[in-house]
Amino acid sequence: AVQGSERLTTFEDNDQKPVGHGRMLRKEDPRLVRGRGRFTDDIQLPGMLHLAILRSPFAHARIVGIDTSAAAALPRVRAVVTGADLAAQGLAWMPTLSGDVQAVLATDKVRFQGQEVAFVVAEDRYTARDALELIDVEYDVLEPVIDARRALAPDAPVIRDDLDGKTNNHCFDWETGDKDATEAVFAAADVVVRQDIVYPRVHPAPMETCGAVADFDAVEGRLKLWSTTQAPHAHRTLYAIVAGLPEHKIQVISPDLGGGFGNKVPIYPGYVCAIVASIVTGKPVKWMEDRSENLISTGFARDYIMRGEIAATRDGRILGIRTDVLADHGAFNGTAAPVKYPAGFFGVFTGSYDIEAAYCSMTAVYTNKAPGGVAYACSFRITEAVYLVERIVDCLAAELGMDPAELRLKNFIRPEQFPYTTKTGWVYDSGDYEPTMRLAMDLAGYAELRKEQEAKRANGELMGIGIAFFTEAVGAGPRKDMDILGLGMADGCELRVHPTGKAVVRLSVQSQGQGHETTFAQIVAEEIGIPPADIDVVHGDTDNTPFGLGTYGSRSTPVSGAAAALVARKVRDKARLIASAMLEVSVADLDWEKGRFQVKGDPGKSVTIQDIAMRAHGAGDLPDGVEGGLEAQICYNPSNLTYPHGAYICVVDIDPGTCEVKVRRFIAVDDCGTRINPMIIEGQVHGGLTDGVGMALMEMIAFDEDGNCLGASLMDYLIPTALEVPDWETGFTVTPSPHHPIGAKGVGESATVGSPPAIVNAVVDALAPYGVRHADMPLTPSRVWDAMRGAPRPP
Ligand code: MCN
Ligand code: CUN
Repeated sequence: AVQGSERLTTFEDNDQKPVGHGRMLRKEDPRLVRGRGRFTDDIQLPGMLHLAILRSPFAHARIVGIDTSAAAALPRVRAVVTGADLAAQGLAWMPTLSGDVQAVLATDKVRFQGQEVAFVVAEDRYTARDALELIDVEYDVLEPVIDARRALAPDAPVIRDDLDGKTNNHCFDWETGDKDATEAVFAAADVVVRQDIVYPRVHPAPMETCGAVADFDAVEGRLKLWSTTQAPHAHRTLYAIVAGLPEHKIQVISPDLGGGFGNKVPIYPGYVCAIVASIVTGKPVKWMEDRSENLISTGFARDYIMRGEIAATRDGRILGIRTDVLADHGAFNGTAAPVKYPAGFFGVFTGSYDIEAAYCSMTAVYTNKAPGGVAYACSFRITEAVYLVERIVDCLAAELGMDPAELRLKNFIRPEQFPYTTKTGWVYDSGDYEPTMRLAMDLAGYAELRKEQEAKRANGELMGIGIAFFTEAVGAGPRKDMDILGLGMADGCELRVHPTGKAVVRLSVQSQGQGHETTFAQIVAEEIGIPPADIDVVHGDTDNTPFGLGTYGSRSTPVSGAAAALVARKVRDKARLIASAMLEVSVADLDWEKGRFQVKGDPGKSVTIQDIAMRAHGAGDLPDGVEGGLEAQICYNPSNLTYPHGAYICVVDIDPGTCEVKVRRFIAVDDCGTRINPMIIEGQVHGGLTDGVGMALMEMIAFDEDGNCLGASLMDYLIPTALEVPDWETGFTVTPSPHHPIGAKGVGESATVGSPPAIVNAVVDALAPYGVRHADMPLTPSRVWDAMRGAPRPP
């Protein structure tokens, strides 16, 4: 296997390869780092109006009446719209991505703090905001349901009484695996370990909040919508369905995005309000959230209350894993996940281990909290699954008195077992886990770290070493079993080579900062030999790109990346036909040498791809059956997901006086198959590891008992900075995906998935002398203190 390690990128080792994969600097950066990016809030149109949303101060309340007259009378206000106004047009409710409905503006009740109640359109943003304060809403406050554990109590107030015949807060049940087989394995096992584990509610908090500019042209009947979306095509289809607008007259443009992290997958009421406002006023309308609006009302992540159980032999062979989950979905089920997977890909909770049986049961409930559920670099709930299994495996190691690295190595799925069907039915396409684990241990100096820890413990110092090993399932997904609201999860790609040999590749996925303008040019360059600088990547505009489902679940490389490679091969096949005519030899007598076709045995006789491009558009005859032009289009339907893996090792020191956790070292070895741009991968990993430090130690969207969101600003919702993170130490192994045309797997969420368990395992390891076996995130000093005193606190 290919493997290696990298520390911080230096410009010296920046291999600016003219063609193909390599550490090429990002093509988008000259624009972005100079402040020349074009974000949604940069859009200014003549006569543009501004929209502001009135949000509920209560988590649960009946709306008795709304008086908008004072707001409407304020000079420069153009319109004030309530739920009742929308209901008159049949627009008060909209479908969510998981087949539930969500209020665009509340009509009957508000169901979470921050829910949209009314909006104002005014000539400027400040007037719109001032007018919100003049809207008088009379609420009849109801008891809120904040704790998911209380949601199903017989006397709990019913949140979703809008749904026909709904008499409780039950959202869905789901199970996977074999219950009886798992029970038998557990009953016969030497050792069973059980642990309650909470993955708290967190928020993706992208730097750019959500927003839109809607411009409805009443004459043409055309809607142009700039919006912060990770999935412009899917959004367009849903707008067509919700608003009854003809789809071909809607153009969704997702310009530069200041981060998404899953937060920009769902359709938010604000987008719909902006569209309605433009239709009503006949003017372009801009809506842009502020930070608090983003934190309290848009897609949260996690909020899983899990019980993990693991069964093993005394000598450390893992036999079974079982889990029961209570999933808090908030007031509306707005989860973005393929329809057949209501819990996302949580089914991979069996991790990287070859076990005999597994079973998961899950109950999802409604609570009076913001909707969402899949967001924040989660690979569709794989974050929760990996956290569960990697925490419980550490609990088992502690119970058996075994080294956690040894325990993992002993139980890995072996390379010859791939493709490996898990006990929950997933087919892991490929993997070679031991070299990845060994490399991480070597880079960490694992044995020496354990010695150092022993010496420190003897001194009363708290040092911890935490390990996590993950397998992800990314690249949704095969059409036969994956769709979002009936839309198959395939992606289109178009490649057009102009006469002078410059090319344009059009994608259906949407970069939020991942560097697609660079890496997709590199994929195409590698296949047809045109330098990446000569390949323009177009994305984020439904009028100018082929249909596809967008960027999330690290699916761009596995799905759209495959499409880009295949469309380039299609163009190359056509180029070969033209080359054979130009060189007057048969197709079989041509060799492809990156960027040129040459005659077998006579490499001096050749034509470049640029020559061919000119000929394809030029005068003179082309071979029989070959049309002019040099372009192709495909729609790629993956045959399986790709399964990246990684081994992470974290070293922490805890100050026994203040209980502050310091992440001293973090070693991350990732395997994402064929690596397109190592520098970009490194950036993705650095970002994800930083997210992990945030979730493990700092971040939580908490609520008080009245349902007030306590994480409504970045003063309260803490996200990590350079001060909290170490210099990341990264390494890699390469296990190509057998079914992906270039063997690449996704990597964009790997580090966010893998790092929280490594950090928590390290903290628990540090606290082992106190008898601590588990503590829930975020491991703030007060939680560490509570854990040391053996006084667990409710999450
Ligand atoms: N890459 C590569 N070689 C591979 C795999 C990936 O060079 N074998 C490169 C890709 O070409 C791409 C980047 O790494 O430029 C990420 O690729 P991929 O893993 O396919 O993920 P996506 O492009 O689909 O990005 C989505 C993923 C998700 S779901 C979240 S959430 C997240 C993440 O990306 N949000 C991000 N990383 C982010 N990074 C930034 N800067 N901003 C976000 O909002
Ligand atoms: Cu789950 S966050 Mo990313 O898939 O957009």
